Amino acid sequence: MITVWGRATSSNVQMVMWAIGELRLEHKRLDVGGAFGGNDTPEYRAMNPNGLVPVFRDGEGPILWESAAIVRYLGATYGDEQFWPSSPAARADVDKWAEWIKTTFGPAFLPTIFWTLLKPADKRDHAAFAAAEKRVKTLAIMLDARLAEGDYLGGSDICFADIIVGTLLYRYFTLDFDRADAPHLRAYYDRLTARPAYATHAMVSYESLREK
Ligand SMILES: N[C@@H](CCC(=O)N[C@@H](CS)C(=O)NCC(=O)O)C(=O)O
Repeated sequence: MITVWGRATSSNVQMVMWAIGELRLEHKRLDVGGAFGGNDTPEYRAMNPNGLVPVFRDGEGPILWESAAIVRYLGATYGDEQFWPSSPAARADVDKWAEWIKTTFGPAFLPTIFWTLLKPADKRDHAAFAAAEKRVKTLAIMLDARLAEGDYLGGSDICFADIIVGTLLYRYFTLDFDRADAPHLRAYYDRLTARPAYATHAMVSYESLREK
């Protein structure tokens, strides 16, 4: 049995849960982190010294953290050829976008767009927000050009890299800010929203994270 420690409102937990959902794996998820707390105890830090969610364990396997590493573990262990390409070249060709979303798009979008919009207007750094909006537009256009090549990153169906890339798109498309004109990205998001596992695990309200 797979166990996931982490609140459903965390995008990094959502990524892992969406992968579990796509792969139809038996699991249990424990509410930890945020308002639930529980991630700063000695027992929790023994599992993840960062004190962050998610933490993951598959049966008696190693305790894992870092959401993208967990999705790759799930792909390698349970995915078919479409979900986890066996060719290193084919896999790296989609994995580069997974890395990019974690290291480039996410850091541009999450702290300055997502978390700013969850603050009251009088507490926002408007100049930083405007700069981030511009940067995220440029990045969205890059992703749009890649998604013009096919329905999913790996062709006609979903692969592990779509999970790492697609999770944040619920926040990206439901927040009120000036987005790039990116029709392929929009069509990709619409395809994701039609997937039951995405709807269940990634389209999770962030209202409880809003700063009063
Ligand atoms: N790079 C880590 C980041 C993990 C992370 O930042 N988790 C956040 C939630 S998205 C967290 O644990 N925040 C503290 C909390 O929820 O209490 C990953 O991808 O798993």
